[in-house]
Amino acid sequence: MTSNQTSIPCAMLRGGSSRAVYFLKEDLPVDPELRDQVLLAVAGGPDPIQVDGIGGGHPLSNKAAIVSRSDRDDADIDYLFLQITPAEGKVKTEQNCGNILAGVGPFAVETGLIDATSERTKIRVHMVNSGRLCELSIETPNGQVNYDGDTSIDGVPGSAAPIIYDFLDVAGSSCGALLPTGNVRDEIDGIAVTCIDNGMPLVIMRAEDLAVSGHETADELDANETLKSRLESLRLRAGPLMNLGNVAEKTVPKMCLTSAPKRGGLINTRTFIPHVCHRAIGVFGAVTVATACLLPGSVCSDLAHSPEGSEKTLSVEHPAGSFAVRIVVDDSAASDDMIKRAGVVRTARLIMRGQVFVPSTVWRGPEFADLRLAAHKQ
Ligand code: NQM
Repeated sequence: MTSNQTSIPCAMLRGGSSRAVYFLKEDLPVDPELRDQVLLAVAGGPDPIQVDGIGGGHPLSNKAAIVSRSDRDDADIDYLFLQITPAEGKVKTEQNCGNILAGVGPFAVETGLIDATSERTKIRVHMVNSGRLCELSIETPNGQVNYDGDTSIDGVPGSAAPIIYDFLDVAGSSCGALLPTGNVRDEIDGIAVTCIDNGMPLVIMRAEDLAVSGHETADELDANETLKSRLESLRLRAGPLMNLGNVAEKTVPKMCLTSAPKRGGLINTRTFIPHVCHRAIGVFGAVTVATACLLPGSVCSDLAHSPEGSEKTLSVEHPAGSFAVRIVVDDSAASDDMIKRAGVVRTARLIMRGQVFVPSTVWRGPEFADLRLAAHKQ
């Protein structure tokens, strides 16, 4: 603590096309309510530029990751993702984030949670939000994370070292099933939808059914209040059908508009996360929409151009370019069991490492938090 501020060790990393503040679990309060107040103070207030914090003024930069060694036999690291929503004064944990996952491996090595002993280090991450696993492979020459490289991802300037993901079963991770309504296509309020979860709950629609082309810029779609209120009303109806209950205050499901690709890809997308249009597309969002394109009868299967073969690299087009997803399919299996494996390549970069300060009126530091917790338990 300095005078009347509490300092908390952390790092800021770009993970994929998003950015988060990464913490070791031991450096934050154990009590979730207090932890959330601390994260809101770190991000800054609900004003558009978050002048009193480090949030960045957009959902893609109002993110946090809490990382620790895992107790599980099948994982090295536990990663809890937190979406900070300053406008609502809330922090939400119901969704996973595949972009911020990219920074988890580098952060684990930087903080000594993982010993990097060879050129490449494989790290099995238990994604606490969904209980599912992902194996990350990162470059660690001389025991240090290499950030430099030739891999570029659309939506991020420049290039960096590749981080290779292998998802070890993400279908139904939030909704309990790949197709939570039991159907590959439903109709909600007159709109044909595919409700699907291959790592991210998505309501997929055809853009033309919502009176847009699906090739507008993210800013143009964000300015379309009629579209946004229609999407929110569909989302509120879809939530319970997808086993997500009342989603009024949740960040899932996300709403994905699809249209025919224009750059030789599989499909073109515009995804609302859920109230703002993504500048690109999320990792699990891309995996999930690519999966939907492969399911006969889905709302996007007729729009999609899918390559032959059981191992496919699928390019999902989005406002900033495209996103490649590797998928292994078994065409002979039923729709909800066709996808055998999924993987992507991302990059990450350490931006800053140090201490972030929050007012001690929010949190007076670990020693006081323990006292407060003890008091709670009495
Ligand atoms: O879908 C944004 C992001 C995400 C999530 C969101 C993500 C994913 O791009 O895996 O990465 O959908 O809220 O950070």
